[in-house]
Amino acid sequence: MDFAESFSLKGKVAWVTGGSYGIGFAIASALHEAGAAIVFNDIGQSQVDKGLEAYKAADIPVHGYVCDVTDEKAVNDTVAKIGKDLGTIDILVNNAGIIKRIPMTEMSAADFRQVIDVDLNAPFIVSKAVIPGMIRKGGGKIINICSMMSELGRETVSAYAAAKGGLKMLTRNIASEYGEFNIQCNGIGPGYIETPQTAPLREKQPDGSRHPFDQFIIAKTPAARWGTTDDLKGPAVFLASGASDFVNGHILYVDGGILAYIGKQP
Ligand code: NAP
Ligand code: GCO
Repeated sequence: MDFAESFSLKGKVAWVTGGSYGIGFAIASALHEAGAAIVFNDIGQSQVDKGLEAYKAADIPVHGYVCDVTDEKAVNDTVAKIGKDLGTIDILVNNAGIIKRIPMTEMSAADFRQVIDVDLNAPFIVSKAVIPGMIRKGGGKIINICSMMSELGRETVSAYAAAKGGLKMLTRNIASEYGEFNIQCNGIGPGYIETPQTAPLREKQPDGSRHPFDQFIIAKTPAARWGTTDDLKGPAVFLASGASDFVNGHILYVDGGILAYIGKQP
């Protein structure tokens, strides 16, 4: 395989869960650019339709499916539909995720469980559904979207950090258990990225000044900026391609250096 070809995804089928917008949409766009056929899902038909419009506007041919990734039957049905429509899934990006920012002692067990369900149980469910096909096909790529909270805690995100910390170890365990079948399972750990999920942390203050958390992240990031979804495209193509066939169980942090930096002196 020549060097440039090792980054090609031509002939591959890629499923990006929750890829209607945000990080998932950007990663799906990049995998398309590299040659993959793209599949995405969302919870309801209206959200899938919105996603289909967005991909059409970007001139990206996709298949969209209604599927709640926490629902094992729905996931298994979707894998079967993708198999009929496009063929075996070669690349899975477990991107769908939620966050609830509530102080732990004020968080209900139901809220905690819901975050764990979407951010940790669902990647298990979807990976379990997709791996047998990958084994039959001779290999595959799984990319779990982890987080700074796979390594660090902070106030109000106990459920999310527990889920993303667990997702780091699920990534390593899939790599350990299925590496012999030529399946590479790695994670991408985005830093603080400008998407709807982090919009509340970047809201301008009434006096027009930056949100205190916004200022905090700028001081904590050597790149002195928030990430954009474009920053995740190259790392995703690398981990989805033959160029990373000997990379397994690795979490690739795309954080502008946050994890390496104590933070700028105030
Ligand atoms: P986002 O803007 O909130 O998008 C999340 C996507 O997941 C949406 O399309 C959402 O669909 C979908 N989703 C949620 N629950 C689902 C379910 N049960 N079934 C199917 N789809 C579901 O989030 P984002 O910022 O793009 O983040 C994407 C991933 O990156 C998440 O796993 C997040 O934890 C992670 N991450 C984000 C950042 C960041 O700074 N933004 C940093 C590190 C990691 P609906 O709109 O229909 O709910
Ligand atoms: C938060 C943010 C973070 C980011 C991301 C950082 O409230 O701290 O939402 O959790 O989403 O996970 O990597």
